[in-house]
Amino acid sequence: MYRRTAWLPRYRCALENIVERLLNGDRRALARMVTLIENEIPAARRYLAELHQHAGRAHIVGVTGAPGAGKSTLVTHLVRELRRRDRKVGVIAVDPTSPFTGGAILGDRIRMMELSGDSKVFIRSMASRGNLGGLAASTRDVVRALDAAGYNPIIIETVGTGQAEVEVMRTAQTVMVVAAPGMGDDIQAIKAGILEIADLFVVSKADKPGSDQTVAELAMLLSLDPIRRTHDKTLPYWRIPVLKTSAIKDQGIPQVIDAMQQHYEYLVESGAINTRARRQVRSEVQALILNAVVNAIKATTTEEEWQHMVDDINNKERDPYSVARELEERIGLKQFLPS
Ligand SMILES: Nc1nc2c(ncn2[C@@H]2O[C@H](COP(=O)(O)OP(=O)(O)OP(=O)(O)O)[C@@H](O)[C@H]2O)c(=O)[nH]1
Ligand SMILES: [Mg+2]
Repeated sequence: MYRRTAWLPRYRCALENIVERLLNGDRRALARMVTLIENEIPAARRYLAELHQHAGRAHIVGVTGAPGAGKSTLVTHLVRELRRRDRKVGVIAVDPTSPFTGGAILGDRIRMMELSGDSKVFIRSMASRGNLGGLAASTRDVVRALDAAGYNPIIIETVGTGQAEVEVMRTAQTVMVVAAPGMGDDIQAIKAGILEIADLFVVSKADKPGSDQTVAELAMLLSLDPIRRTHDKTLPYWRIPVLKTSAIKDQGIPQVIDAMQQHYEYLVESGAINTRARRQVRSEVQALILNAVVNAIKATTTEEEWQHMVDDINNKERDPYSVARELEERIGLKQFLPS
């Protein structure tokens, strides 16, 4: 709490015309906007509502995979290639496990530093405040700000293949899964978690032995499960490509950019882009409401009360349902509850 109020006055004056400045390409205004979002400053919503009018042009690409798979290295190379193609690129590195900015992200920052001197590259790290849904929501808002500021594509990097990552990846239009050779567990994780949302696979570190085998394993996985080759069954067919890259040898990078682009064209031509956008909007509004409900309950319930309720439920004096009902009634949801 201290942290929040301590710097607010300084920011207040800097917030003048923040939306206008952001739209005019002022990077400092954009950086400030991202900080407002990250710190969940209420004013951010007002600005984001204005930015919404200007967003929706960017191609949003998610990059995920196991720790150490080579995601950040790949992203750095992708950004370099995109700059060669004169694109203005945004990168958001999301780390769901780290509170605020952890060590891994710092390492990435140093590695990506060479890019951050470029005025047409915007890189930002984000970490969880411990709230799973919150991270996905903040990511979505930061994407909106970058999109309105004219960054295209916007790349979201997130580590791992768990629920939090899948949640964050739903913000993306194209999801790229990175796997390094010789990491058999990766394939299992992909099978269990992320296969359904993958649009393209990249086998990184192709300079190392075993990369062809990893490609073969992934290809096999895809052929075993043909329906998932397009994860939206109502849409025309998208064949998920499996590509190989080597950052060390600087190989395969343009092909990945081309595949990203092809997937985007597929989304546009098939109309999938609209279907996804509609689904996104719906879940975004629902998430906002859910968040408001949770906040309302927090605002009307003291920590002490919580402790009592938890004890009562544990001691079997009460049950979770009646406690939930009591809280629902307290925030005025009574009329929607079954009698
Ligand atoms: N030989 C080889 N090593 C690579 C390649 N790409 C990345 N690496 C190395 O693999 C290690 C992990 O790379 P990162 O790019 O940090 O991987 P990451 O997936 O972003 O890692 P986290 O963010 O920590 O999950 C580093 O030591 C890289 O230097 C490659 O193409 N070839
Ligand atoms: Mg990384």
